[in-house]
Amino acid sequence: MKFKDLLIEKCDGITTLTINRPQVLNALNSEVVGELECALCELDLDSAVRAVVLTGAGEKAFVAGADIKEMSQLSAFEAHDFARRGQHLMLLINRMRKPIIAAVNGYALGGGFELALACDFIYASEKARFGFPEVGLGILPGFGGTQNLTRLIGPNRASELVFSGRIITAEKACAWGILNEICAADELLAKTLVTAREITGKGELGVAYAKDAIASGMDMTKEDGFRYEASLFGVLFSTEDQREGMGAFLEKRAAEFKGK
Ligand code: DAK
Repeated sequence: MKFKDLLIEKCDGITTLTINRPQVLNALNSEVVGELECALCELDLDSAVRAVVLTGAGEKAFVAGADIKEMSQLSAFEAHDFARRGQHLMLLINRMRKPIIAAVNGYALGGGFELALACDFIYASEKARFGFPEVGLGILPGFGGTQNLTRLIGPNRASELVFSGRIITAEKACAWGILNEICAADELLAKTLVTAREITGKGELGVAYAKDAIASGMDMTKEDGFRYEASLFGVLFSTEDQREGMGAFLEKRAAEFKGK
């Protein structure tokens, strides 16, 4: 896999994907959205990959939104195509089996904030800043931001952020439940990788089904979510991983999961 604006580093089952357009604060143009789509599809099918960390190149930004220069020139057809690609990318992140963590190292604005919100959870540097500047451009967040943010922090806080276009600090984002942890800038990636490693040490199928239960459950009633969780729970009892995990506990040894 070779991409123009994406760096890919693989180590011990964890792939770090870095969006690499630092000269424009890693803004998302249609090419990089296509590359992300392609890379994530391949990583999700690659059995050697157990978790993905998504970050941005440089010290200033995770992703400062959609590429305004490109966006300003789009025809209606191209804008429609861009929207479809972006929404497909966000759904892909949501549906992929592998856990994906956003390591937000600076500005996460507009489409960049939406990209981070689509991930399973967010770790951020103390320098991170979050916001939706879209209303100042005469548009609204269009890559799922109004939906994902509202589900995460509720309609009142989401409305304040989206309507005002205000940019908030990592502390405020953490206090509002948008991110899980704030790290020193030079420790962000290492700390995110520690958590990724903790996850890859567990049963791969259990993690994949838990991700599915959490992500799918968000769109279900509580009762349907319980029913879905029970079905996935049952399916896991047909796997070698379940026998290995419980056997290892009873034999007082470390489990060796195979993802089968
Ligand atoms: N696009 C293109 N270039 C960008 C950019 C962006 N989003 N953000 C920054 N850059 C470029 C700047 O133009 C500048 O380039 P040069 O002038 O050096 O050539 C370079 O990156 C460095 O930026 P600054 O000089 O502005 O850096 P500062 O530290 O002064 O300011 C900033 C940092 C992040 C506050 C500022 O750059 C900024 O306000 N950036 C724009 C933030 C923004 O408005 N983002 C776009 C949000 S709208 C859709 C779905 C979703 C979307 C669109 C469509 N459909 C459904 C169709 C998403 C929309 C958005 O994301």
